[in-house]
Amino acid sequence: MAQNLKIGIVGYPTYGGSGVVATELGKALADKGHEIHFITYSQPVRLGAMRKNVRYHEVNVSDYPLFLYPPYELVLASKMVDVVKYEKLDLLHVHYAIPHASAAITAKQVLAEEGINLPVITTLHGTDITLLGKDASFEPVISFAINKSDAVTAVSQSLRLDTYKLFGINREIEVIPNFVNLENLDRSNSEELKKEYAPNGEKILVHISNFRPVKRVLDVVEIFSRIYLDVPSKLIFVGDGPERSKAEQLCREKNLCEEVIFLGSVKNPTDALKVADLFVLPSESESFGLAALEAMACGVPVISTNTGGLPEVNRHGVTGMMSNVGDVEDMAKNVKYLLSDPARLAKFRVKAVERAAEFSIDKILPQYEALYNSVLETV
Ligand code: GMT
Repeated sequence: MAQNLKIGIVGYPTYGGSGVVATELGKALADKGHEIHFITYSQPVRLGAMRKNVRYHEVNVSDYPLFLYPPYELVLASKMVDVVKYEKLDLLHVHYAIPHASAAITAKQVLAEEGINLPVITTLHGTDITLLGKDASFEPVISFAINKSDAVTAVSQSLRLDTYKLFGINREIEVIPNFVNLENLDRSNSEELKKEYAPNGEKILVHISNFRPVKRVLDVVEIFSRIYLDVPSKLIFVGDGPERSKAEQLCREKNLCEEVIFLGSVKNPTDALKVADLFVLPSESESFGLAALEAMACGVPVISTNTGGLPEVNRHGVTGMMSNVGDVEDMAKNVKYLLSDPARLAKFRVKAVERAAEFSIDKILPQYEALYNSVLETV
């Protein structure tokens, strides 16, 4: 059985959950002695400083006036071929179906012509399935890339079932959930920082996301507007994206500007969890909810919807509360239920940490290693 492997990891290098999972997985594998080659269009934000066993290969698309759309996927596939051949990689682990899985299958086919067998492992993360699966223009390529991968994982049971429902899949998909690295995550509470945002001892609600429509950030404002007069509190938004200005506008209309803080994109979004009493995630769809898991790991109970994979993470009445999508009245009621009773909140905090520990990286990493080894034994 292979021990230390040379693994190419391809993902989005941004703050999004799939990029965080790809980067943290690579870092943890490198710490265990595997040689990791990140192949992305910019340095993954969570990669941090130079570290042992990690290399980074940037994908640069030249701007030829010939092309209306730069052919990123083809350049990525060529880069994969190059790195696999010259760094002698054992396998590629790609995160997100398009363009990463489809580019990897192209690279696999190119390399096969040269007699090189490239095992491809694809991890499905969420909107690559739940949003793009509803778009007929992507369906044939996504189905093809999934079916031609040597192994496929989904980050929750819910996403696995959605994939079967939305695509023409004729192979097994294994569930390997998101994880949290409890050692790397700064889980300290900061009373000093808390005073800056809540000088009069107000409670703090936090929402962290990319402000895409699927996150329903306006619901966060609606929930807050229903509770802040009863429970003195502040709301901190972390991140940026298409719905931010609408959320700001709604706060202005509701005269909430004194109570709501938009931090924007920050280097370490999870720092906001150090001051949070509750994390609010009213998503329309959420394949897992890594942000919720990270909040729970920091002892912050989660007010969420019950959509997608969230019930596989958040335990209703134990680690947080869940409501139907759009039911802001119920979510506001749940916020009051937790914030009005310090003893109850403290119990939820403890349970949230315990639950998050079930997704600790040392439980999840061996599942990926076992998958790599079983793929290498069969190809
Ligand atoms: O949540 C986002 O919008 C980012 C997105 C991504 O693709 O990076 O996150 C998805 O993947 C995460 C990691 O597996 C999951 O924890 C998120 O639930 C999932 N987002 C959605 O399904 C909306």
